[in-house]
Amino acid sequence: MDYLVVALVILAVLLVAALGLVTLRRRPAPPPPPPAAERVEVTVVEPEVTVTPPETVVEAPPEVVEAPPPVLERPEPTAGRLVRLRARLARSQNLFSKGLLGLLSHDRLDDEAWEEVEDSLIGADVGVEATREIVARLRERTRILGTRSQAELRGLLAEELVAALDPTMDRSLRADPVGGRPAVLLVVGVNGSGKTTTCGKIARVLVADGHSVVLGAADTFRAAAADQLATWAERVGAEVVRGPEGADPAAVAYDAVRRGIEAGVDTVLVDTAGRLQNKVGLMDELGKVKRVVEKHGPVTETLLVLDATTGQNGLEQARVFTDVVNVTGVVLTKLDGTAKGGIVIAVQRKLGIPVKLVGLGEGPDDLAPFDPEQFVDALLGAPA
Ligand SMILES: Nc1nc2c(ncn2[C@@H]2O[C@H](COP(=O)(O)OP(=O)(O)OP(=O)(O)O)[C@@H](O)[C@H]2O)c(=O)[nH]1
Ligand SMILES: [Mg+2]
Repeated sequence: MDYLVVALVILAVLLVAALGLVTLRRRPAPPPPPPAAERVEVTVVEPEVTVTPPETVVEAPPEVVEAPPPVLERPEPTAGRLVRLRARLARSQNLFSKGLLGLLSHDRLDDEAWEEVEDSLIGADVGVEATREIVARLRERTRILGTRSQAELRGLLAEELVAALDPTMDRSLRADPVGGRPAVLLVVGVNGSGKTTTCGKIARVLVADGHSVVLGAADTFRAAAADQLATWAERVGAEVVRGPEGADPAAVAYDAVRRGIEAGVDTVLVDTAGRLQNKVGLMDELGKVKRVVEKHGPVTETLLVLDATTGQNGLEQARVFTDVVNVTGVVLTKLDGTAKGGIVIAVQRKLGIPVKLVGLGEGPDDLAPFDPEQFVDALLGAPA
């Protein structure tokens, strides 16, 4: 019986000891409180933790670093570009309206009054011969009609300027395929006149009108020239054919047209290197480019790019180009940078070749189809 009591007591002691152990494990002793300095640090760090919650970092999707798919630009429609760009001709407008106002400031339309008009038109690069003709006709008509008001004089001057621009000329760009082959446009001109920029702008216009285009970088003097053209092409998704720096430009032009035929595109635009008209070797090279390209079929359009700011000097250069490559259309660039918009009249008159396009700025859509009425309207500014 004693043994039983002792055994029960031992069992009870063991049970109490075991329970005590379990309780101790479940409730670990709390860590000693951090020293005062550590507590200060914790409060300083806390705001940082709330500013950048861990979710933001974890949830950042990997797509964020991927390049976005290329987005092709949608060029502006060409209709109405000349009208919208009227403000760009402001400097030329000043000269033309000065001529008109000069007439009104005289009591009588005498020789002196008409001389002022002549000076204004010659100052605007209309050219001496064309100016004399325009003023003679204007003088005769105002005498017969007894015209005196500014609105009437503006109307008559506008008519004469439009007539001097020969509105019957065909100014359409021959960019449609001919006989199942792409149209081929060759772009030529002196250094820095705006050839590459114009190629890029034309490509945009054509793509906007639904044409497929291949660009040929036949300016092989500088690698940068082909890069410049490629940048324009990328923006509208056109293909560029280029050769190594120093390659034969005729070979690159030939390859571009071949590629255009293979790909079945509508238009091949060939950019050429700038060349001075008095460098015989370079002008011969240009002739060769055209001949080699024509092994595929005729060049449909040869565009001469002229910088309007070079004025009458540009006309002499132009004549040499027309001898070498049979220019079919003129692109007059940088009209926004001159007070001499009358150069359009002089160019057409001297060369007998239609101005088909005008450049009115450095922007990608600052190229407008040339229209005599709209242009003269822009030149003369708002009617009185
Ligand atoms: N303001 C203005 N600048 C223009 C116009 N057209 C071209 N330019 C500028 O003229 C400069 C020369 O243009 P490019 O297209 O490189 O001329 P380029 O004839 O190809 O020159 P090269 O290949 O070196 O002979 C560039 O800074 C163009 O932005 C225009 O209509 N208006
Ligand atoms: Mg160029």
